[in-house]
Amino acid sequence: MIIQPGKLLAQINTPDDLKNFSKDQLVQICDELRQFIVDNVSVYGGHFGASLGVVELTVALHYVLNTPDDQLVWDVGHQAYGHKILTGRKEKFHTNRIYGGMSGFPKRKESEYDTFGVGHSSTSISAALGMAVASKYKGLSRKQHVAVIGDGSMTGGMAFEAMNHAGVSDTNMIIILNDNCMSIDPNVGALKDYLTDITTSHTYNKVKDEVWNILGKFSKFGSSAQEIISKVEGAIKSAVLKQSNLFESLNLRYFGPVDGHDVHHLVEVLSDLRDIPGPKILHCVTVKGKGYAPAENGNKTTWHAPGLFDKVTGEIYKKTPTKPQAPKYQDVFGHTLVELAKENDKIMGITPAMPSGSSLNIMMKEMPDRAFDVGIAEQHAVTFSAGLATQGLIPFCNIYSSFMQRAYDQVVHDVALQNLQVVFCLDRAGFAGADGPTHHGAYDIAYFRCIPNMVVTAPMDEEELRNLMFTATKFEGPFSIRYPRGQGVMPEWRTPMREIPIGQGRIIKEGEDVAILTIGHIGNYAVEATEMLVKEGLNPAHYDMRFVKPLDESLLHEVFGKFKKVITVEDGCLMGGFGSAVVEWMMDNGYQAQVKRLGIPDRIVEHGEQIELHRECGFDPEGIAEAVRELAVVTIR
Ligand SMILES: Cc1ncc(C[n+]2csc(CCOP(=O)(O)OP(=O)(O)O)c2C)c(N)n1
Repeated sequence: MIIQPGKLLAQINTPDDLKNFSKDQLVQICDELRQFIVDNVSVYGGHFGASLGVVELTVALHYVLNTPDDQLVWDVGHQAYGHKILTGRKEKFHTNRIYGGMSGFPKRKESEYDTFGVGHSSTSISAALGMAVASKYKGLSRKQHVAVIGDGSMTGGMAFEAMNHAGVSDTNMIIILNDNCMSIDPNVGALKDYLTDITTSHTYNKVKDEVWNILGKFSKFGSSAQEIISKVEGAIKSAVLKQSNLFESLNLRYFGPVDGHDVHHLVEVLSDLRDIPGPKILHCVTVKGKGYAPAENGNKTTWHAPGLFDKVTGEIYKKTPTKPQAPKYQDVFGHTLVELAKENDKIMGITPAMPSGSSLNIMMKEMPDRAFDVGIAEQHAVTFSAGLATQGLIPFCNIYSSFMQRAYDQVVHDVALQNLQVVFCLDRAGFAGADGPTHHGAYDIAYFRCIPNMVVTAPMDEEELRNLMFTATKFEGPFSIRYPRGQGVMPEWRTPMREIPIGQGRIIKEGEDVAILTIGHIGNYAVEATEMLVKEGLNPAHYDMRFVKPLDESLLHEVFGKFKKVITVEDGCLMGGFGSAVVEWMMDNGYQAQVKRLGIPDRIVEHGEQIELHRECGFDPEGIAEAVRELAVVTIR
């Protein structure tokens, strides 16, 4: 089903087309853009509330700026659907996030209007500043550089590192703070309170309006007038505001707060700011889900990425399964953690801004003094956990595999070097699916297994996850447990927990000729593959290794003593991953076997459903079966 845009939007293929319309027509264009997003996302899925919240901002930015020459950088990029639609991608918007279709995030290779690839948060100010400094170096003094960043992403340390630099950079740069009081879940922390204060303070806003009025009048009168007014404005602001304004204190000129849904005012404000030299910040107040009542008035976390829904009634479609379903791994984590914490008062829970996504919200609700959402701050989450561990507590620090990349030094320096008992639960490990390469949890096995003291594990099912979590509470050192996005395999998952000896794998199926060694949930594909193969007359063995580090050496002696053909399977990068660990062990122990490693190859794998990506990379059930068939007929040269 191809969705037709409204009358005006139909005529817009580039921002130049947008500029042909009068200012008076912008409200209608915003309405049509919003409707087009609602029509598409309700049918094809994707992120939702964030894009609706920046419709006016998106239209105003492309109306005023000279994109793509002026550089527009979106933070995270989940709010950039309007930007994509206005910049030549309206016709293929229905392929958003679908295998082979357009990306759900800005991507340099997709469009010249996507100035910077995103998906992880809090990068926009650094990237835009880099562009601004490059323009200054090249003498391009008219070029503008704009970073659009949400209040949630502003809690990330990198945003502050960048502002600290921007404040002394003397570059043409506008930071737009899109303040909707929400991250995916409600935004947290002292910065949120500060932004609310500044938005509601009457004294502050009165001074600000006066400054703004003078500034607006003068900015049209050429550069010398601008220079004078900029000095006057600077003097007033530094006298009145500096003490009270965080951004002014960082030497960024602060403007706002303005209504982020008043497109006419935004056009005026942005036109003024364009002509004011130097780094500055515009504080826009917006509403997530704006203009679509169920999202605007309902649960904003649900409407962040609601799945498919009936756009008329606002009913989110839920599959009604005919038989009992296995739970999501994240929910097994969330419930099991509460269960463990009830028995052990040392256990604490930590998430950087993903309470719903990780299901730590279950513990936050039941034990609010023992579970923490620390904002989008992965580095802090890890070192904060390390601090808790020094005091004898047992922190379970839950971070998506791809976001953990942010906190690598903290894992090494603050946890592993001091051999602290921190349990890392890496959710979304392996292919993440429609979010694509920015979110694939491809590298964690490789980047964790080389860290001394670190135990690296992955459960094949819910029972194993529970056992590994229980085991981690007994292990006095860093312990990591990786599991994928989505469901496990056990509808009856509340199994009694037991401690697993560190480094002990298990045999799933005896066999001959070929041994399949798997790690984690992907082992279930190997079960399917062996079932297929048995019907064909082949009889491979299957081992679930459970631990990448330490490896189960006695099991490996058994495998390499018996089999000359071995296949390893992992939902992780091949380079340095689980298969590499097995081959290293084989070499070190003087065995010789023909080993085929299946996993994520050394290239960027794009977005699509998890199974589509597994198939593409040859480790879906059929891919595993095929590898066994091939190996079964080939002998070592
Ligand atoms: C480093 C990192 N951690 C976590 C996330 C997951 N994430 C995606 S969007 C989002 C909320 C962003 O909030 P905000 O910047 O305020 O944007 P809004 O959705 O409110 O428009 C989070 C936590 C991420 N993309 N990157």
